[in-house]
Amino acid sequence: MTGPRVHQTEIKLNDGRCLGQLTLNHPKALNALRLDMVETLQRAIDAWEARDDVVAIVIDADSDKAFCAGGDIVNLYRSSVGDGEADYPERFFTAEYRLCHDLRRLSTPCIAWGHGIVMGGGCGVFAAASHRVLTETSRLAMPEIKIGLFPDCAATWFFNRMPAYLARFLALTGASLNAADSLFAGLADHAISHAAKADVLAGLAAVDDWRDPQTTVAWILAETEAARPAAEAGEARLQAHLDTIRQAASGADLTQIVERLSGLATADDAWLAEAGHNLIAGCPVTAHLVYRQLEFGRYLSLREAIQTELAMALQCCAHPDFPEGVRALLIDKDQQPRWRFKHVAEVPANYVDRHFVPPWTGRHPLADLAPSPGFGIDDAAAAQPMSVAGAS
Ligand code: QUE
Repeated sequence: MTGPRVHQTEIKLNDGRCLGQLTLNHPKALNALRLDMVETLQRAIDAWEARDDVVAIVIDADSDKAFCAGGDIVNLYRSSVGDGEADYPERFFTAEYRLCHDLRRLSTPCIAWGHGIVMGGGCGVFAAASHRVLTETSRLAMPEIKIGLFPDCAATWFFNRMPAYLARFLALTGASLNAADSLFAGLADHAISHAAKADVLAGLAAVDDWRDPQTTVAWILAETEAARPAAEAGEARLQAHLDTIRQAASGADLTQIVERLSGLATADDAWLAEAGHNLIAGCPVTAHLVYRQLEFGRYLSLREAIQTELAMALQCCAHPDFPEGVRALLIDKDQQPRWRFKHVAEVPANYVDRHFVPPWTGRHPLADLAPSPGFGIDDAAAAQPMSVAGAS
């Protein structure tokens, strides 16, 4: 028997109200999100959002290593190779993306405590929280280029809210950020010592005026951060190398951008060099998907961005690179993915186009997401917003 992979707790506060706590508890898999975990999280936030005695939600993990390494890509791999339920990818991605969407629209404040690895879908969940905390061991990344997927879980939306060159660098190299880098990139709000998590919970328990929960939570986090900052969050490497990154990632030609970013592999700085190596070994089709999602996804609403990502994700499952990437990194662990195309310049435009064509028939599985007025420009255009001429 395994216990529940997400612990759900209600912590009674001094004034009788309560705090909802969701603790990811599948440490063997670095808390990678299985469908049952996503469903538990969704049910809990739905129930707590509907109650007015729940003043805040905390999402954390019972692991020293990882908040969450991503989605459950091993089971997706099994479906892709015919060993599993054929409709698993649609069920999984629909549930995961709905969660990332709904988390962002909560009115109840939500603290994400991103201790250790915060990657892929884990980064999507983390980034969706209203109060994002990292610690001295946090490593945040969207490394999908290593497995032939693309930065998802609303990355189309949140990457488009930072400078384009930074988004391109993070998405094309899968570079990992420490707490200082993440604060600089706008992907986190606080860097607090992991040992001070109990202080935050105690601070919340001691509040006697919950008239403005968002401000109250922000205030407690800021106070705790001032008293107990994350030790050695390190220098912001992103900031130190900003000019190099901007020069490499600028321009309007993907092949050139990939060539310049790959050139970082010979940089003196080990962190920059690793970023360059990731891109060199990374999936060329993913590079095209990233470029499209950043260019054509710029003005999409949150809802449109997530709806588009669902078509992309299911198409990735139906094309060879994503299963091949998971095989090489997580199944056979040979670290030698054989990508469908060797180089970005070899990928035909119509091959990329096919990744934006919805594979379902009829209604969009995420048609019922609440519109996000004010975020987008034309929500009715959601059907195929990123297809280009020639797609069919
Ligand atoms: C890129 C990714 C993921 C990854 C590795 C990458 C990802 C993910 C996992 C993962 C790790 C450990 C597990 C597991 C999955 O690894 O999204 O089930 O036990 O979930 O390079 O995007």
